[in-house]
Amino acid sequence: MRIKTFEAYQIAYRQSVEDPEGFWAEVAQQFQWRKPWKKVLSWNFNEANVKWFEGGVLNITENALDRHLAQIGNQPAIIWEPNDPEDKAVSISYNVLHDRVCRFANVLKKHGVKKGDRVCIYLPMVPELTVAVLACARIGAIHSVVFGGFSAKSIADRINDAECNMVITSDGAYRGSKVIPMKETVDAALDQCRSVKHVIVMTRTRTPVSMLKGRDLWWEEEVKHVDSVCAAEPMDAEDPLFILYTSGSTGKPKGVVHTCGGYMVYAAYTFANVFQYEPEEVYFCTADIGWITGHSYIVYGPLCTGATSLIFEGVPTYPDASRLWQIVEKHQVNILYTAPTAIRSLMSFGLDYVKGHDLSSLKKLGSVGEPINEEAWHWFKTNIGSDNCPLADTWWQTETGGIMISPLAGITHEKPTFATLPLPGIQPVIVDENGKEIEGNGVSGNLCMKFPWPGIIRTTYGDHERCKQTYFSTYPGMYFTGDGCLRDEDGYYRITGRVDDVLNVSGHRIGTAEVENAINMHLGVVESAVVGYTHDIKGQGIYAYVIAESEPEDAEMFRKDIAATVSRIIGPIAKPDKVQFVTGLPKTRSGKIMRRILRKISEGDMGNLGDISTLLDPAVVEDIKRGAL
Ligand code: 7RM
Repeated sequence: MRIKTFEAYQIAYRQSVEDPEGFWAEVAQQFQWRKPWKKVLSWNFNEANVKWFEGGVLNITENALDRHLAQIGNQPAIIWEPNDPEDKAVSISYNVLHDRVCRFANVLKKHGVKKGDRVCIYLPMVPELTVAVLACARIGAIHSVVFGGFSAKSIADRINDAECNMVITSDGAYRGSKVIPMKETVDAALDQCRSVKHVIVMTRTRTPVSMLKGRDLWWEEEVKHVDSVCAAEPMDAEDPLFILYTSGSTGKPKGVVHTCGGYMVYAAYTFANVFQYEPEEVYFCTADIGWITGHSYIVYGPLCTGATSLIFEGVPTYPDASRLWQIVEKHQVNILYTAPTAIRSLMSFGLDYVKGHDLSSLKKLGSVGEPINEEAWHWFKTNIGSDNCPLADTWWQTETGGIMISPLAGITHEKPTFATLPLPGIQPVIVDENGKEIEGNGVSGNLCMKFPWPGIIRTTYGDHERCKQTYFSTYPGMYFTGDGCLRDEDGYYRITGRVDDVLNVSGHRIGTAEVENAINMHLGVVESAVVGYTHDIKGQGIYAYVIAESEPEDAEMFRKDIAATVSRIIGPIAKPDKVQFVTGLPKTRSGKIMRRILRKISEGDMGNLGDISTLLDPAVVEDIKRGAL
C-alpha cells in the first residue's frame, strides 16, 4: 500500500488502470472490516451511480481509533494549539480520544440521535470538533460540518436542506484578537429551522448564552452522565458518512455526500502516500475542519493512518505573522500542509517573521486550495523548507474526497506550479469544448475523469438529479471537475483554475450566483453581476457590478451596506472587495450577462474585449469601462 520509489509508483499506477478492482481491493484489505465486500466496484457515470466495496460492513471510527489502541494507544492522536500562544497546548492520545468519542457518542444516542440522522456541527477549531465528528460516525449519524465563518442564514439553509435534528456548537470562538459568538448565531439560525430537537453547547469563551429549556444542553454536563463504552455501529460501505456543502456555479450550495467505505480507503491511502507519513511524525494541516481538507486531512486520513494530527485554533497572523513558524518549532512539526493564500499573506510580512525560528524539524510540505504561483512556491520551498523538503502541490476537490493529482513527497520529480501526476487509480482526461478528448502531451483544456475512484462524490443530498447535471452531463460518460488545466511535454498536469462561475477567494470556494443573490436582497439594488479578479494575496477578489434603483447619494455608505448584507446572508468570506455602480449590465439579446466582458474590465484589461457582436447595447460597456475601479 505504501509506495516508496518512483518505479513503484509507475507500477502501482499501471496496475490501477489495468485492474482497478484488484488494485483497490488490495488497498482496502489493509483496513478493518466487519464483513468483507462482495463486489469491489459497480458504476454508471450516465446515471451518476458509483458503488465501492458493496456488501462490505465497517465503522470508520474502528479504523481511526480502536484499531490503533493496542499498538499506539498512548501516542498523541491530536495535538491542539490554542488561539492564544500563552495558553496551554493539549495533547490527546488515541486512548483518550477513543474514550471521549465513545462518551460523546453515548450523549448523542441518549438524546435520540440514530443511525442515518443528520447532525449539524458548528464549532471552532477545538478538539471537541474532532470528537463530535467521530462520535457521529461512531453511531452512524451523518455529520454536516458548517464552517464557523458562515452566517445564521447559511447555517439555517444547510440545516433545513439536510433536516438535521441536532446541532453541536460552542458558546463562542476565539479567532485571533476577536471573540465570535457562535451559539447566538445558531439561535438566530434556529428561528428558521423546525427539524432541530436539541443543541449541545460546548464552553469555550464563557460568552453569555441563552440556553433554552428542553432544547439546549451543556456538553460538559452531558458527558459526565454517560458510559465510556460505545459499540461502533456496523455500517454498509455505501452508507453515507457525511454531507459537506460546497458552492457551485448556480443556485444554493450543494450537499456533497461521501460514504463510509470508499471515502475511508481513499482518504487514508492518499494521506499515507502523498505525505509519505512515517510513524511518530507530527503532521500539521492549517485548514479548518469545516472544509473538505480538514475532513480528509486533519481528521479521517491522518487518524486512519495512526498519525499525530495538529489542530490549530487560531489564525496565521495572530499574535503576529510568525505564529505558524512558532508552532512548527514548539511542536517539532515534520509535515506542514497549507494554502497558497496563507503563504502569500505571510510572504508579504517579510522574512523577519521567519528568521529566528528553528524550522529544522520540517521534512515535507504541502499546498492545497488554489493554483500556487511560482513566487509563492519558491518562497515556501526555500524559506520554510530550507530547500530540502519536498513540496506536494495537491489538486483535488470537495467532490473528490481526497487528493487526485499530486507529487508523492520526495518521490515524484517536482515542477513549480505543477500538481504533477495523477495518483494511482486516477485517470484524468483533457477535453475540448465539444467534449472531445485531447490526447498527447503539450495540450490544454478542461479537466475530466474517465474512471471512478473510491472517494468520488456519491450524490448531492436530497437531489440526485443535481449531481448528475452538475458533474456528469457536461461531458457524457465523464466526471467534469470544473477546472481548466494543461498537460506539458512530460505529461505533468498544471491546474489553471475554474472555468465555470465559481470563485476561489483565499482558498474558499464561492459561487458568483450566491453572491449576486445576496447583493440583490439589499433594498435599492435592482440587479448585480459578480466576477473574480486577480488579487495578490487572496488569489481572487470579488468584483460586483451593481445597478441601484437610483443613484446612491453616498456611494461609500451604500457599498458598506451591500457588504453588510452579503455578510449577513452568506458570511464575511463572501464580501465583495469592489463594488462598482453601473446603469446597465452587458447582456446578450437572449438576456444572458456576458461575464467575460466584466471579467476583462475587472482586470483592467479594457483594450480587447473580444467578440461583442451578440451584445444588446454596446453603450453599456463604454459606461462600465469609464467607471471601472
Ligand atoms: C481541496 C479543495 C476545489 C477547487 C478546485 C480547484 C481549486 C484546489 C488546487 C486547486 C490548483 C491546486 N476543495 N484547487 N487545489 N487549483 N491547484 N493544488 O480545495 O472543493 O474547496 O475547492 O479548488 O479550482 O476545483 S474545494
